[in-house]
Amino acid sequence: MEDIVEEILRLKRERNAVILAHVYQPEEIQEIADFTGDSFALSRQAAATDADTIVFCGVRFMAETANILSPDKVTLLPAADAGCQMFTDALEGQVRQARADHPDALIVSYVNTPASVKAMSDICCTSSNAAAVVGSLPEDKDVIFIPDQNLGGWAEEQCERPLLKWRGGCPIHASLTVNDIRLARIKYPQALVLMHPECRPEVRELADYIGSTSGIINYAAKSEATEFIIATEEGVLYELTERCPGKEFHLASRHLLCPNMKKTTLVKVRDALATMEPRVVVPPEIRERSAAALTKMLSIKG
Ligand code: CIZ
Ligand code: SF4
Repeated sequence: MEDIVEEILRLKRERNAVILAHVYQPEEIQEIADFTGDSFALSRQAAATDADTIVFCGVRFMAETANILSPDKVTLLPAADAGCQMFTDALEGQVRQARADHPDALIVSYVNTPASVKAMSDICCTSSNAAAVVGSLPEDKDVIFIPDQNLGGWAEEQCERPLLKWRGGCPIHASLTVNDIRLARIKYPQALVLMHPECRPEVRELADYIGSTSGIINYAAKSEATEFIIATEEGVLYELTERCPGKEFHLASRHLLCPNMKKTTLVKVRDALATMEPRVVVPPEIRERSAAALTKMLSIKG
């Protein structure tokens, strides 16, 4: 009898589908994916694919990005209720107000925001290219950075440019404390600390390297060091161990686990391919305006 992985691979061929999985997805999902990566890399894959169907294993706002960039393809989101805890439903109204209060400011919004927020933004960014995006903007303009104040603070430090930062944040990365890092360093004194910029500023000060998930994975692969404390969501351990045989990785805290990223299951992927539901469709008027902000982002190297 066909097992579930075989069934997924068969349906994938029948549907001419590509499976994109974020590096925070469960291991068994990353294993069956055609491409894994952070949101920047997956946006590029979504824009470039010649498949008819994109199965997006990640959170809703990343799947919306895939649909905006490839509107003629079917975008499936197996975990239909996978959101992001970085903001609430109030965000759209708040950004509209910010637009009215600062009509001349430029708005940079994170790729995990809803399409309606991207449509009000001048440019999008991900953790991979936040500093490069901010650095690309005219210096005489105020810049509003939405919604992660820690990522905004990191971009501010890199670019030496003050930003009007939103007060949101990723609760998973923001849960990491100075004490967590101190304890991890006591336990693993030889290890380098590799950290995501969504961590709080006082915690970031304790890192040996700060970068996006792709940055962290590439750093560990190239480094001569053999032991690392990883300060981002635990899903990256899958690719780290695949790419770096013989190296040791320790998660900086057991709280680095995003429940929304873990909502995808093999059964949901199989059912999505079998029924071609649930789909993510961004309405045309929002799609056009948000596509402009996303295309600008893709033109800037991370
Ligand atoms: O926290 C997330 O969801 C991240 C880091 C997304 C991404 O890949 O930029
Ligand atoms: Fe949102 Fe944080 Fe989860 Fe990423 S890890 S999806 S930013 S809550």
